[in-house]
Amino acid sequence: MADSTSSTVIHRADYAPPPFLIDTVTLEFDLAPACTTVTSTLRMRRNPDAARAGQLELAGEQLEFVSAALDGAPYTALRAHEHGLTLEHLPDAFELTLVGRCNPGQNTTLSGLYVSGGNFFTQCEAEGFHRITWFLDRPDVMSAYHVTLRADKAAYPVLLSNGNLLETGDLPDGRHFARWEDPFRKPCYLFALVAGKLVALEERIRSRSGQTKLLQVWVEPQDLDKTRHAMDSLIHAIRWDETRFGLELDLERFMIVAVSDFNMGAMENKGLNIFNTKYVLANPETATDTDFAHVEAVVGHEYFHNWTGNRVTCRDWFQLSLKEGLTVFRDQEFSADMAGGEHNAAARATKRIEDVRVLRQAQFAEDAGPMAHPVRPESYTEINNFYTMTVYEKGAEVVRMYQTLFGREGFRRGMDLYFQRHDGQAVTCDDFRHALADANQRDLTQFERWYSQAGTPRVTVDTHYDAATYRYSVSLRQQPGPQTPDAAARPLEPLLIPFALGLIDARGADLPLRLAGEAHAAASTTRVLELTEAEQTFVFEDIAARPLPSLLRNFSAPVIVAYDYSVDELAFLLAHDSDPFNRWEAGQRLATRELLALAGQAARGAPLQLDDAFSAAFARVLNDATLTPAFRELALMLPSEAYLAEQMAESNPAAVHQARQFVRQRLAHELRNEWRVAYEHNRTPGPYAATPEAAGQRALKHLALSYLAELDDTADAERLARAQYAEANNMTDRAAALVTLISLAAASGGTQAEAALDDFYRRFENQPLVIDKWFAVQATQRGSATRNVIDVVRKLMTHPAFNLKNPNRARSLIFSFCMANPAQFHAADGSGYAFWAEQVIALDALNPQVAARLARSLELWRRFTPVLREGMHAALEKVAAQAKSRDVREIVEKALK
Ligand code: B3K
Ligand code: ZN
Repeated sequence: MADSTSSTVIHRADYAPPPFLIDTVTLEFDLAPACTTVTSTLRMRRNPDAARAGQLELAGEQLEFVSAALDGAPYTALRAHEHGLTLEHLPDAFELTLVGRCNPGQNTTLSGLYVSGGNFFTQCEAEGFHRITWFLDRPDVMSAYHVTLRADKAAYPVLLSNGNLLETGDLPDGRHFARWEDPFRKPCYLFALVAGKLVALEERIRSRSGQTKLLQVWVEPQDLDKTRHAMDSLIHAIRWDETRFGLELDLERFMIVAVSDFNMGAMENKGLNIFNTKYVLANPETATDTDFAHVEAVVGHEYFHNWTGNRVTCRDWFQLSLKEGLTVFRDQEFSADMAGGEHNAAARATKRIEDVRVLRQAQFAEDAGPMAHPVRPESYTEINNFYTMTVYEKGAEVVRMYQTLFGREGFRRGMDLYFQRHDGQAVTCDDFRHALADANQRDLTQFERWYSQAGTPRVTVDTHYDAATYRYSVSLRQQPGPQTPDAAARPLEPLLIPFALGLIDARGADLPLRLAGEAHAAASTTRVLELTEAEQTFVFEDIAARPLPSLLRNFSAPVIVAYDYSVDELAFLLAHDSDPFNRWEAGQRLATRELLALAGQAARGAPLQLDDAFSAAFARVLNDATLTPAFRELALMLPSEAYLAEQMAESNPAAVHQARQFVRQRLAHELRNEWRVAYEHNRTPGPYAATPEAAGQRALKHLALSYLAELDDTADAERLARAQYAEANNMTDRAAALVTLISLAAASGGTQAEAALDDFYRRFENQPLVIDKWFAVQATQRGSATRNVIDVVRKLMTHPAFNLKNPNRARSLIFSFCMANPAQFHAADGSGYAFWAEQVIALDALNPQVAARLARSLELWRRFTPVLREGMHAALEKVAAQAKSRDVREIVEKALK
């Protein structure tokens, strides 16, 4: 049960160093599900850099106090209470031994020590360690750890913790032990242990400096056949960090462990990364191309934390983006390099497009709602609520801007200086910025505002061509913000915005760029302008005719660009821009404009009609064989319903759905033959390969199939989907075929999907991650006059395979419906909202972190149409009245404020 109900607001400005330091931590665990005994011996001393404290408060939660000793003698000047221990009369340096008990078998929060599938796991970030033993649970207390695990040998043959294995041995009564030592000082949030029946795929490699390293991927025995890709990804990540950043693996062994009950994706515990099975297990039969890519990205992400997060950690949780923004940036670059290397612009662009799409859809929305906060927040009630899109994804954009400003080499110099200065320390975002500034001899004072100002800045562009002087001027006007309740109450100020731009002539070629005052045109035809003022004009010389501007190439800053392109100009950019990101962007602008106009008409009940220029532009992309299938698929994918709804003055998911469906049907009809050809040309016969090329082909093939399923005559699509389902040798093909059959059934009110759904369930009954997909494809299906998806979802809630306690399963059904099926979730009768309230309350009693994530799906309620707004408000009030946890309370109270 969550007893963390106190809602004290923590402010960044109140940071004070810890009163005591903990040099060494010796932990002994006697593991048993119902009662685990933890003996913790702490070598402590007063912190010379802190004010002298009379008492010491050690945090502790859900712990039963057994005994305490100070320097070996019984110690009684302490008080145990529900938030921990208060200790008095402490000398300046001492050894404190605390014995306590916890109940991992009953721990449904999945924070601290818990049991999953009969095995023990821990999750300590952000503040889970004090659910294991009493401690100064804050990242600036760094200690050397020595850990002994004892458990029944038959039930828990494998005993793992951080660092290097010192010793194992047998004990009386069928028990055994293992002793581990982590040679690197670390904050307690990086502590981990695992105990249970697990097996490992092992590999030995030589690191760059010639040392042998043992790599292990630990899983339950039935999953050993799904570990190869994670191991390969880990090896690639190790090599990449050596080459790109000169960073080597610092331990003798590096372990990844998969667990099926996990609150998020994975956790970077030192030398013992613990992963949600979803981001480890993959083989062609059970995992899609997207799953393969996610495994590679998350394995990379957690491995990269070993330096950015673990060797150099955060001083306090307000600095979270110091490690998360930087590590997301690193994993994005890793995936881009893996897909295409440094010079394959098209392959890199597909990764960039995917990342920007996520940023704009989720982070821009977050920045426009009640949870808006700067990359470095000013305050929080529950830190777990601040593992956000802003801290992660916008944080990564902020890091990327350093690289855009200084180039790869300049960025590397900054990273080198950062490690040289701060290895082994707990530091701040300012320390990182200073390292980048000093290594590149730049004053980055203004750049600090990216960390302190929330909201998505808008850059409005005006252009002017003077035919008499051959001058083209580009005026950029920035509006930071909007201001948010979280930010310090100072006025928002102009940011340093790296604004990459190119100019295109009438044939579609890039023009050489010479700014007024420069002697020669720059070598590159993309120029990174530095916008530092509220408004600035850049004048380009020798421009023979009015060019077309290609703005914010490669999305060089996380801003909204406002510029009045005509439909023809967008179509031209979509066909010709040398910057692949901006080609995609032109298509998205075109589609967004068209779809929003249609959604407006749908909302008024007006008849819908599609602009011919729009389908012509799309046809050109589909037929352009010079473009990779992966790129074509991205360019042809219409903006999501959620994104479109957010762009409306009043969000109207039903109107958006109607408009988007209308466009899909028109495009299906008008490009019918092209879709058919695309389907045939992008088959990938032979054994499955998870390469970006093959994955891109499958993606385009499945987009084509989904369009063919929109035709009035669905016989062809149905035949293709059935054959594809039956013949599939991989999950990407099989799942896409199943989705198509479900959408055919939804459109016709028929039963096309039933046999396939049954077959899919039976085939994969023993593969939980695949059964998650089975729930998700049903929760995200389109509704029809005869089928409300909420009825399907409620029925699935009673399916024997549904389990609210397993976060992956809860996400596959409940979150999929509430977050990825907007037209059905926002049903006018409020049925979706009532369901949401029930589920948030039910989850709150089990797992506050997961409940709080779900709670966020109504936070933009004020922006919806009046009827929906009222329904959402009522549901929020209901949750506010019943939720107990600090996690959920913070979300709903901010939403209602
Ligand atoms: N650092 C963890 C996230 C911990 C979340 C705690 N609520 C995973 C990651 O970002 O790599
Ligand atoms: Zn991370």
